[in-house]
Amino acid sequence: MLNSPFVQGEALIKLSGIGDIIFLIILGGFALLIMLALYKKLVSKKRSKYEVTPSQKEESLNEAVIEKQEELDEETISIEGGEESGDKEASHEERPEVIPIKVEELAKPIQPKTLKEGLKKTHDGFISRLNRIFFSSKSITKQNIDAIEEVLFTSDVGVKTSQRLLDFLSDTLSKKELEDSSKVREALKQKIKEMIKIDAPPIIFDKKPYIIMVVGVNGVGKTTTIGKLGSKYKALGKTVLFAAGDTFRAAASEQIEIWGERTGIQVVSGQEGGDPAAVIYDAISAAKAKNIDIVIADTAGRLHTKLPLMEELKKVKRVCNKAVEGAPHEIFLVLDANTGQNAISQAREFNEALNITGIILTKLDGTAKGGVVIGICDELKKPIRYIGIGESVEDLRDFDPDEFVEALFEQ
Ligand SMILES: Nc1nc2c(ncn2[C@@H]2O[C@H](COP(=O)(O)OP(=O)(O)O)[C@@H](O)[C@H]2O)c(=O)[nH]1
Ligand SMILES: [Mg+2]
Repeated sequence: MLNSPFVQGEALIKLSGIGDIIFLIILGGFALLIMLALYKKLVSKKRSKYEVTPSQKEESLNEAVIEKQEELDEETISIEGGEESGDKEASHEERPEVIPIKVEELAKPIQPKTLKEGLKKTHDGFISRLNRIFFSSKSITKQNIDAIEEVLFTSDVGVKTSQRLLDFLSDTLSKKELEDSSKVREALKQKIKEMIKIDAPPIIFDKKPYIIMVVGVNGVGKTTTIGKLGSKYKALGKTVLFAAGDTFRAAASEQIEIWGERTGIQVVSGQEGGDPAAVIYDAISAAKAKNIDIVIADTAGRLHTKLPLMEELKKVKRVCNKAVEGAPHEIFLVLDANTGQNAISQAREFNEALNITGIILTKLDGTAKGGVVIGICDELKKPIRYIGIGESVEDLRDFDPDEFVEALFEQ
């Protein structure tokens, strides 16, 4: 039976059927593998389109730096041509942190404060706590010293400066003196005075026009301070001109123009989004032509951690020097006292980039963090020139270390 052709044929058909199926399975497997390989290749191609390798990253960074350099090299071409350069490509989209300016609030009439009133919060949060320790007993115990340390550490004086103050007390006072609270209080007060007295000549406006550049992050009070400064200098008999160098923020020019109207000071402004260096150059040229004594230049204050702001400010500084050799004669850094220790780190960064000549500490009236004055002077060794203790024009005070410490320690 087995040999019958019919049976053999059936067996052959069976065999070839199994063979076909195995062959088909193997073929299908291969096809699947090939498809998988193709799919992987496609996906990795797509990904690499968006991924940047470290060397690519470096390349594009270098390109950006070269581009920036070229941009900076070209900076004065348009300025020297006398035209306002519309530096629109320093695009607004790249500059996110915009705090709206409330122009309408500028109209409010405000009563000036006394220094003591302006420093009340810091007095209450810092000196009153110290006084409580000093007046709680005639003698100072180890516990009292620990309490003094805690007040200093928590009053935004800064850790390093607080330590320096404590070391001073233990190094200079005898054991007997250290037990006498009035001696410790007096020694601390004198040392604070000494720390905030930075040796710097008074500002005498010995150049004409005297160029003052005002820098600082957004919202610290630059424009408001410029308005107050203009008024102060005018009262000294000087002619003043404002340069609306914050071309970035909407209503920034309007804000300084309102200050111009309020103080009777002329303002030179450019287009929103325009090159601030060009606006300031134009303002200096106008001041020279009109024989004006002082130019105060406002600037934008986007976050200082972004390279472009510092580059922009360095450019403004160079352009000032191009307009008047030796200018800017002052670079005032405006710091908001509310930011406490952050003010010190801002000061360090601005100083590194621009070598600032002085500090203006604003909003001391609204904060208990006034102890930061001591940390700023001690760490930066730059003079605080003015302090802001309120929103009225008179609330911008010349900073006098003796008067400041006396007002702060007053009961
Ligand atoms: N209380 C108080 N407010 C201030 C002082 N200086 C500025 N300001 C306010 O701070 C806000 C921001 O000021 P502005 O000049 O626009 O800051 P800019 O962004 O640095 O130009 C405004 O509402 C000012 O009135 C100050 O010394 N005390
Ligand atoms: Mg401003």
